[in-house]
Amino acid sequence: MEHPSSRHVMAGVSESHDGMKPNPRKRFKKANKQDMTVEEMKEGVLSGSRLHLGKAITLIESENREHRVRGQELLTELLPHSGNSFRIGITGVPGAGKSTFIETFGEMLTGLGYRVAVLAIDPSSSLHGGSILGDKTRMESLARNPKAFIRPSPTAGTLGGVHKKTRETMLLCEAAGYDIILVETVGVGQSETLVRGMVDLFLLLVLTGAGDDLQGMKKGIMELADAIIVHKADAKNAVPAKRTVADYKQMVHFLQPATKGWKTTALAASSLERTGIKEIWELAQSFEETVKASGEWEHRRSTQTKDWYYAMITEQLHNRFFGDAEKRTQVKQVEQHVLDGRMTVAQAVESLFE
Ligand SMILES: Nc1nc2c(ncn2[C@@H]2O[C@H](COP(=O)(O)OP(=O)(O)O)[C@@H](O)[C@H]2O)c(=O)[nH]1
Ligand SMILES: [Mg+2]
Repeated sequence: MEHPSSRHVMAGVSESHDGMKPNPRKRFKKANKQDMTVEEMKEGVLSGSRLHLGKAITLIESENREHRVRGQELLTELLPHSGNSFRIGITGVPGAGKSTFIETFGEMLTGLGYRVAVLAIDPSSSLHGGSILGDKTRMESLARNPKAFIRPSPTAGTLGGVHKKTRETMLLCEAAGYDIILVETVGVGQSETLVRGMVDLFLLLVLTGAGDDLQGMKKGIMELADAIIVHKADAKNAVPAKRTVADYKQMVHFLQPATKGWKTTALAASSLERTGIKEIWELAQSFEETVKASGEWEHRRSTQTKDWYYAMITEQLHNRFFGDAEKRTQVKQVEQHVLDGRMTVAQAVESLFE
């Protein structure tokens, strides 16, 4: 990774106010956040203003049609300024220490001069808002760090929708000059696959001593990872941690590597004792160097964009179809024909698309 430069010069945009004169007629609106023009937002984001970035994200997250249109306009304007970051995904079971790791790792990175953005995809957060609160307290010092930007998981919408928002948020953060984007996701269900599909490097956090049930570990998730971090390897855990690392190193031999030309590896770290953290960054840099040199970096990025494009088409088709009230009625009626045995499923589906 290139050393952080002053790629984005602060244009003196104040962080403390949005530079808008109060408009008395809009006084009754809940917030003024949508009152900025696309141009103003663009300039603000490019200047590195966290306030503008926050508002831009809120705009693209909005379900409101008019906001959506403006959000996409803004994104189009910012697209040429995106793509320059190192995107790193972090997964692991709840309690594996992902947020704590991000805090320690993020602090180290900002100490080296990088600007770091932290995003999250948490499928459980739409059910109970607890995790956001948890993460904010876990990342207390990073949250106050002027070189860091933390955005909790968007809570509204389907996993596909959350995925889209996170991806777009990532692009906005890049336009705002963040050098490294860390995306935290709970390693349950589909979300880790979605995050793998939007990052360059993917880290799996596992726990010390879990070596005993290595066999029970989902092979699938290990095949997504470029490195397995045996976490909470505090000094008092050094011996079992070392054994666990060896077990995982052994194990990954038999797995499909996640990234072509890169050998998946394992290492130990403790975020509380800040050990092994520097080594993870060294590994990440070596990954970047290797994968860029082979051309796989660029290839993966364009494959990811292409996959995203097709996924969006599928989602749009789904939404248009089921979003149409008339269609929904028709679907319900035809369902009865299927249940009564008057139509085969294939005929029924065919009839719906006629
Ligand atoms: N001993 C030890 N505990 C840790 C370490 N990192 C995190 N924890 C603890 O593990 C718990 C879960 O951490 P959290 O970061 O919220 O996990 P997440 O659910 O994966 O984001 C917290 O009580 C942390 O203090 C570590 O390196 N060593
Ligand atoms: Mg967490």
